Amino acid sequence: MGMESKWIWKDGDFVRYEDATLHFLTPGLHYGIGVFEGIRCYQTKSGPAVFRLPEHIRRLRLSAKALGFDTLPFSEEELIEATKGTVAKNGFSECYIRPMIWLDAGGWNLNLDGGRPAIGIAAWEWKNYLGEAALERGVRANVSSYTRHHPNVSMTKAKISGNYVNSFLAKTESVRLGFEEAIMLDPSGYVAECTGANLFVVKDGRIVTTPSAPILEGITRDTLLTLAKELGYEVVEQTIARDQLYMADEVFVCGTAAEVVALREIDFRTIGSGAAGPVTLALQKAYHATVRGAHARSKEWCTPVRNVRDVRRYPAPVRLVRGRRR
Ligand code: PPE
Repeated sequence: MGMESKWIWKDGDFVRYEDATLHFLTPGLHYGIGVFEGIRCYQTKSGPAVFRLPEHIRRLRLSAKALGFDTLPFSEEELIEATKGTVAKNGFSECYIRPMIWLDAGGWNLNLDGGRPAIGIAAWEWKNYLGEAALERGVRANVSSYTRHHPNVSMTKAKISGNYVNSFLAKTESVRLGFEEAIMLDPSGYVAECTGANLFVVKDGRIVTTPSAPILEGITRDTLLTLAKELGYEVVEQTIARDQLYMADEVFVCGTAAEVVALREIDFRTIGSGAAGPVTLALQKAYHATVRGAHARSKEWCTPVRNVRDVRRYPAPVRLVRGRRR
């Protein structure tokens, strides 16, 4: 996968791709203490635009807060500008954007207090997350032997780097078994989500998605819930059991990287007709129109990459929690 770009933004400066390196003794690397985002920029009629940028940056800040960082060196507004700036400086029209906040120093006694966060933003051209044919044909998945995090084992609503060990275990196992994606059950045995995407089921014209408590609440999930309602579908959040997947008319997954992809087979059972079904295709079409500026919702959700303000080091760290601890 080509992840190259010319520039990576790091703590207020653009550094060359080759120079964006970290020291071996970076605590974020040793302990997975970091939070990140995955955002996409699409070409629209009026130039490149970042999809739901403020929502992604807000989740980044809230992830940092849930993980326990006290302060951040940049405000949300600054990070929005820095994200636009990263796309503009690299000259991309369509790209995937990866902002990340990691524990850069301190924290060696497993205590975040006194640790210092650093922030970086990279962008690269990441086209087909689940393979070239995935959008039309769908992919084959299995139910993983690994359970998704219990909400009190990790913070499932936060996009914490360390959470992805769980995703790596599941995805690697599934791919080694010959599947393309893993479906993860929550600690009660109900469907949670995939390794990097949320899951929807279609049954008798009704769209069902899993409740938000044990999952990473995707921004794509929220987008599709809105678009589906606007298309006139009945949409509910409901606990989904494994056999409800097998008996569904359609199952699809969604995420920034994956976009909207059908699961055409689960645990060796063909789902519906064995290809992306009509509801999946309708939502896929609406989603692609929306992200490329060609939908009524686009104006509200697409941030054009122009008039980029220079981002300098924020004068004072932004507090994430009120008051001081002892
Ligand atoms: N669940 C998980 C576990 C997850 O990682 C993602 C995004 C989602 C749901 C969907 O969230 P959203 O993108 O806001 O709709 N996964 C990101 C990282 C994927 C990766 O392989 O890295 C992404 O899609 O950018």
